[in-house]
Amino acid sequence: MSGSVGRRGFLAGASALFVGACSKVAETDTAQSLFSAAQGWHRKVHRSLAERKALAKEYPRSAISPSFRGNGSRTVDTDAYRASLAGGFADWRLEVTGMVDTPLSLTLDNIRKLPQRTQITRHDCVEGWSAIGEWTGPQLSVLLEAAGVQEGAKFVVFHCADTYKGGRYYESVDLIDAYHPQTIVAHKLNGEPLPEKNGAPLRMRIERQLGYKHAKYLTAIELVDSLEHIGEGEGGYWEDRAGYQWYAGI
Ligand SMILES: Nc1nc2c(c(=O)[nH]1)N[C@H]1C(S)=C(S)[C@@H](COP(=O)(O)O)O[C@H]1N2
Ligand SMILES: [Mo]
Repeated sequence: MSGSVGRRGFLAGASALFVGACSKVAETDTAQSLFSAAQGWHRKVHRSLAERKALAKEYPRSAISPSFRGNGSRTVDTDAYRASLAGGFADWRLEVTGMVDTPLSLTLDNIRKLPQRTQITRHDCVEGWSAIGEWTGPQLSVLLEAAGVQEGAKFVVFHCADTYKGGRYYESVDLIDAYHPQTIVAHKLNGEPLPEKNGAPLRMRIERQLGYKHAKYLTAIELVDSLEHIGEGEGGYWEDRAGYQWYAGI
């Protein structure tokens, strides 16, 4: 498969950590036993803070996949998005809202002028494919510090512009992943503005978590103390619909 590092590598690397339920993967026997074993493992082991803070592996430029697949939504099917895309996303805003001292409304220019981080990492999707890409953007922590996270905030919710199969996509993480140094708001892939299929103009990279956590077409970052009133209350699109694990750490 071009643009992929292969399913076997992903499963070997992620075997004990394969905590995301996925109907497609779960259909095969091997995947089913792997999944059940991982569920048990997940219940028994409590990850230490040090483990949660560890960095995901970064790769050399030579490892970058020739093409980075677009998965799930590959565009936002609205006139507003088409117009925004045609205008180079000059009107796009990223809101930082909820439990913050100073709500922010950032343009892409604002985001490009913040200190940037570039990292070459491997994306692992529960559907059984992986790809390596180079991502650039400010660390989420920089935005959170600028907005001032209020006492009592526990989760960061990522709101997206797209609807997938009739539902608005969203995701969320706790503050450990939010402040992780490799958690960035990416506006570039492999040195170029983010392609439409990969979430233009902005998407999350949350390198210690599986692919479905990496919200594309990002419009707002909301600080909350509970996920109960967001979506169906499970913390994300696939968590609500298919029982995927909310904590998808790898
Ligand atoms: N807004 C939005 N974000 C999303 C999705 C989506 O459908 N909509 N799909 C998720 C899944 S399952 C994966 S594997 C990755 C795919 O990212 P890619 O299109 O850059 O490969 O995006 C994630 N983020
Ligand atoms: Mo995925």
